[in-house]
Amino acid sequence: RTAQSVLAIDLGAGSGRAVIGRLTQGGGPDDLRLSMEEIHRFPNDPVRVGKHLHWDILRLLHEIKQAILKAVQLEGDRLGSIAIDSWAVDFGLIGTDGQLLGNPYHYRDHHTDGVMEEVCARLGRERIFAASGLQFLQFNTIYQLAALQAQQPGLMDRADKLLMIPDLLRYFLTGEMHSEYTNASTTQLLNPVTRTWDAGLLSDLGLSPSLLLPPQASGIRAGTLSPEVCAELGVPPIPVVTVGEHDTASAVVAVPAEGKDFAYLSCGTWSLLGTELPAPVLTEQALTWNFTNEGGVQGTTRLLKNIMGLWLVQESRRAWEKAGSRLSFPQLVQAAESAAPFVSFIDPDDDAFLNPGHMPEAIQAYCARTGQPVPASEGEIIRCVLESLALKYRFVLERTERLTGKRFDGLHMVGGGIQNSLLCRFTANALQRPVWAGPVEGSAIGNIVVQYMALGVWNTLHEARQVIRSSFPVRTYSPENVDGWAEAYERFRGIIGE
Ligand code: LFR
Repeated sequence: RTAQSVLAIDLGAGSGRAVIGRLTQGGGPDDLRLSMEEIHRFPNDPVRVGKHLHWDILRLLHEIKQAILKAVQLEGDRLGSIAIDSWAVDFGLIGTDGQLLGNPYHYRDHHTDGVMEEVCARLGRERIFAASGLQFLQFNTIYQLAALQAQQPGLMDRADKLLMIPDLLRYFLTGEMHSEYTNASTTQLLNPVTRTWDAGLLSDLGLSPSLLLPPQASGIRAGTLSPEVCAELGVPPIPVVTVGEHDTASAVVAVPAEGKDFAYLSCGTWSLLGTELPAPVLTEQALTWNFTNEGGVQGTTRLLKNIMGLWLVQESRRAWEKAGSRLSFPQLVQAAESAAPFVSFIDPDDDAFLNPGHMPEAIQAYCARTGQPVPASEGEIIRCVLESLALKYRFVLERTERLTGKRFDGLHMVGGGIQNSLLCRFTANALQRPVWAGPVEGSAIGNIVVQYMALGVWNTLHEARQVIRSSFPVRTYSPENVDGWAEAYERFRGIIGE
């Protein structure tokens, strides 16, 4: 049973990766080790057409096929299954003839600007929250659909089925349409208690219930490579399975926690901070604080909050590169380390930072507007961002504790963002608690692990996490300069107005 390997496709902001997961036997009979090999990496940049930002979906299908080919060349018959995860909320629409209608929109496109407010005014925030348990983000699938109804009614009339991006790519590979539960839960149309589509919401929005397929659990077989794909690539009909197809659901699977009460931060373009629970928290407080109850693997709930994350750094860097600067990511972080501490703070989650075009100017404008010194150099701006993120993590962690009545000893950080060790240090300092950073490959590991669950290797997340713990390094950051950060936190709260 340890002979099989699996192929995980993880589509992130900027790039997609294909990773082979392998299990090997360690010393004892129950001592399994997981290893990973990246076999293909490809760009996943959205494409602007006219005013709008779209997925380059067919190019991704092409790259995924290349990955499958490479995986079969490497693994031969050992390759047991394939699964895809990506960021949430985005989708393709399929006509009655089974064809994709148009190019899927990217969630940072401006077509949903103002739509959430309009839908909330019509249906009521309380109502939407009770029916979905989800945080209000202007790009949720529900608002994208409402935007299309208003802006492209012809398209919506022709739409027979909605497939979330990994569902859509799986459909292209297998010819079978399925809806995977964790990603379905991010639409804001899925009821967190019944775990199926909320008929009332659909009807109030004028959406046909037949647009959506019944959500399937993560970790089940959902087809095999179609005869066409097998013939094209010269590969056997390998099973394609559902995993936590929302990348954050996969990242949470990869948290190497020992017990069942733990706090995590999935750290990448976004920072997703929260905890894993057996059931959703649908209180008025959760609504007011705009927390989300997303569906997790094995029926868990991911109670968490989106924090704007390293997007702020990535976009700043993009603006500076355009202007001719050549500073690498590590060089920027180094400049931040040399800049003066605790000068100005931003609320990373201010709407102004969702897609401002020129991030450094948006950050400077925020500081000016809030009467703080305006950071000028690259180092000053990145310092302001990293400190503000760490302080926001504390703020959200404390609210997670208040919502759940739990107290967390420290914070698990997973994902590519933990390679930024300054951010990990700042986080431990801001929290005044230890940070356990690792593994780096959160989503890909979660994807692989759930494929192994589908193959029957493990039955529980607990067992899987044990293997993750013994397979990947975790680095501990202990708090330092506790007083300086405590004082900074008070000022930060004043600035964000909470
Ligand atoms: C992270 C993520 C978040 C989701 C955002 C948009 O990659 O999936 O969980 O809120 O992207 O889909």
